Amino acid sequence: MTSIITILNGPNLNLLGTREPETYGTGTLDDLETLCAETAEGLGLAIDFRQSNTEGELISWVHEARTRSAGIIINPAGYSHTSVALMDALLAVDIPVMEVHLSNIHKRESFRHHSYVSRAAQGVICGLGFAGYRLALIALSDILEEDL
Ligand code: CA2
Repeated sequence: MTSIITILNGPNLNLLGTREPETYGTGTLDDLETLCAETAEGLGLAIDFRQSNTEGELISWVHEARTRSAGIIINPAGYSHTSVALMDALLAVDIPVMEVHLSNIHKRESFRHHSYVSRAAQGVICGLGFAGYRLALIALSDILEEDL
């Protein structure tokens, strides 16, 4: 059976492609989903790609992924820097978690330099735009094949 990778996107990422292209690029969330689906297909994986503007919904989706998915890729957006609850949910799942940020959070304001979610992540990718999600899928594929 094809393994499913849950890909979660946090608040305001539905605005991709409409504002702040200098920080987040010109592609839309739909473009990102297409890139992830094509990458996953090439790796023999399937994706469940979602975006929410609410913390509780993201947490419920992490819980759902515990039983349905082989791994999680999450861009927690602003909740990276604030949410102990999202971190706790991710710490409670025993599937690999990759954290992705489109921008290099370490080059930006100091409040973005710390991510609670990183404590629950096997790996963190930032600053590579959409390619970060592609690389996270490749890394998860390797992890699931026990190469990493
Ligand atoms: O670089 C990232 O991927 C971030 O997770 C994006 C978050 C930000 O709070 C994090 O520090 C870093 C913000 C997402 C907002 O996305 C927008 C996209 C287009 C237009 C406006 C906002």
